[in-house]
Formats: sequence, C-alpha cells, structure tokens
Amino acid sequence: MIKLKNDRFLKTIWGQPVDVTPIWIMRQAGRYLPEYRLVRQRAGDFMKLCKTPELACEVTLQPIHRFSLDAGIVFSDILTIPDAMGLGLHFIEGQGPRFEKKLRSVHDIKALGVPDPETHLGYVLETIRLVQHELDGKVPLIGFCGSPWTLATYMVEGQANKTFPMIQSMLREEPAALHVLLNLLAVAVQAHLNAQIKAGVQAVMLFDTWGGLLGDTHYRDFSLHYIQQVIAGLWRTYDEQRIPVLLFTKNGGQWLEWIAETGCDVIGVDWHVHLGDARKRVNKIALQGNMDPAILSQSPEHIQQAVQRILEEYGTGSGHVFNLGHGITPDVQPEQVAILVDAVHTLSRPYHQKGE
Ligand code: 1CP
Repeated sequence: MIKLKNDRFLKTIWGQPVDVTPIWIMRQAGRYLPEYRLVRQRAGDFMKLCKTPELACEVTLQPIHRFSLDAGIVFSDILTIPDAMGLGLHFIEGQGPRFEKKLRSVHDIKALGVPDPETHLGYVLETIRLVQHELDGKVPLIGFCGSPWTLATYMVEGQANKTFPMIQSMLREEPAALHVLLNLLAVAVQAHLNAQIKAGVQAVMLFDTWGGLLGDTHYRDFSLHYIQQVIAGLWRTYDEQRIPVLLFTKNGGQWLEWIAETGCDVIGVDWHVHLGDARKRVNKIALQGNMDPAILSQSPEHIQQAVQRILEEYGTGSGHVFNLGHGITPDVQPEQVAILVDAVHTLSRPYHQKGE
C-alpha cells in the first residue's frame, strides 16, 4: 500500500474533512505545456508517446512538478483499447484520430476480440508502475478508460466526428449489432480498468464524452447500461484501499440522478450545470468540475472570480473535486493554470473551516 503525502483528493471523495478543495485538470498533461511539446516531438508521433512507458511517465509527471495539483492522471488515451482490438490507430496532425479499419457490419464486429490488458496494453500498465515509483506517494494517480459508447463512436466512424452519422444510422438500423459491440467493449474496459488498479492507480475514471449526444432513452440503453455493467465488475478495494470510480458524461447534466445510480463515487459535470443544484440532486455522491475551459484563457481576475463563484455554488464541506468542465485547451498559458490552482487552494479555505 502506498502511503500518500497528499490525500485530499481521496478524502473529499469519501466525504471526509479536508483543509482546502483539491484540484486536478482534465488533460493536464498536454499541448499547453512547452515541456510536453518537446517530449511529443522527441517521440515523433502521439501513439509512440503513449506506447513508450518512459516518455509517457515523463509527461504524466510534468504538470505535477510544475503545479500544486492534488492528483495525477496516467498519460494514455481512451483509444488505446480500439487500437489493441486491431483497428490500427494513428493521429493526423490537426485532424485527430484515424482508424485503418472501420466497423460497419455485424461481421466486422464479430471478428473483434477482447484485448488482454497485460499482453496488448502492457505499456499502459508499465507507465503506471513507473509513475508510481517516481511519485513515491506525492499525490494519488488516476487511471482511466472511455465508456463503451464513446469508444464505439470512434470505432464506427473511424475518426473524430461532430455529427456521428455512421453510428447514428447503426443505432437505428442495426441496434442488435451495436449491442454486440457495446457488450464486447464493456468487457474490455472492465478488464483494462481492473488491470490498471492492479498496476497501482488509486482511482479510476470513465470518460463518456459522447453520451450527451444521445436522446434520453438511447442514453440509458446504449451508454448508461454498459457503464453500469463495467462498474459492477470493478475491484472497489485493492491492496487494502478503497478505489473510487469517477464518471464524467459531457452534456449529461439532465441525467445526474440516473448517473448516481450506476455505483460511481464521483460524478464529473460540465459547466452547464449549477454545482449547488447538482449537489442537492445527487445527495452524498461527490462532484467533480466544472469551470468552463474557456475561462482559463482569460485574465487572472476572471479566473479568480470564476473559482469564487464555483466554490460558492458548491458551498461548505467536502465532496467537491475542482476541475474544468472538459479538457484544458492548447492555447492556455501555464501561468494561467498556476493562477487557477492557487485560487482554488486559497479561496476554498473558508469553505472547510468547521472540519467539514
Ligand atoms: O498530439 C497530441 O499531443 C494530441 C493531443 C492528445 C492528448 C494530450 C490526445 C489526442 N490525447 C491526449 C491524452 C489524453 N486523452 C489523456 C491524458 C491524460 C490527461 O488528462 O492529462 C486523456 C485522459 C485522454 C482522454 C480522451 N482522448 C478523451 C476523453 C476526454 C475528453 O477530452 O473528452 C477523448 C474523447 C480522446 C480522444 C482523443 N485523443 C486525442 C484527440 C485529439 C482526441 C479527440 C478527438 C475528437 O475531437 O473527438
């Protein structure tokens, strides 16, 4: 068991008193950091960076060395699972991910296998072990996967897409085929998250980035159902530590009550949600979020004002992990991140004075 020097992140999740509100930032290791761009250049391409544990470890640690963040997240990508399933992933500069093979029929789907995490995703597990060795308990480390639905959107489209025409038509015309795929992905995601827990992460997060694309009923049947299946099979205690599950559904504010029933311990919310309302709606489950990432590109005063407003919206006591409502954008200056982290730690102190 790793003895943590800073355990605010885990404490707030379990509703225990903290001195200040913990913060980490989605995509905290990324292109806004000059030291990341250098290593990325050295690696040559993005997947090479993910698949070289020494380099992935280095970029995981960069934001933790630079800022007083309260958690780290392993450097990898949600699309490593489809890559390990044989779809052949590469990233095109300025255009995002592309798969060599696309899934268009039941036949394509039935030909897929479930990857064995140790064999096909061993580089992620090795990165986790290296990072934990280097961190030596400084802060907890988060492992992650995409939700089955979010992974399916990329696998069916074959690339990033804003309107998702292919998976929308598969959903209408071949729902049974889509369910076969989602089942397979649920098994793969669960196995990969459990392997990450075994390799040493202290929390796991599911990114359901494209769940909010779906209508009410479809969201429940095609996204939430499989998330629930994944969470039900996760190791919730490992090495005598409770492992929390964080679940982020972008544009999922209307479904918080349903999300709370999946068995997750933290609900990630985007900036369309009022944190105080969310707190009332999900009673007792911790929340993560929810500053609009665009604010981080503004003046120090605007950043501080936004932090103050969000802290006030949540109110006193533990149960809130500060974060953005989606990933940090590449145009942000590192100095702006330092201002954000400092503002959260300084301005949140009065909200934790009564040992809450
Ligand atoms: O060239 C580069 O450096 C590419 C930028 C980049 C980075 C920094 C990509 C490509 N992935 C990542 C790392 C990454 N991706 C992390 C690392 C850990 C951290 O947070 O610091 C994580 C957690 C992800 C997760 C991820 N990848 C998501 C879910 C979260 C979200 O932002 O919604 C998604 C949808 C992806 C797919 C992906 N990977 C990369 C791109 C450009 C995309 C999105 C493509 C699209 O627009 O759909």
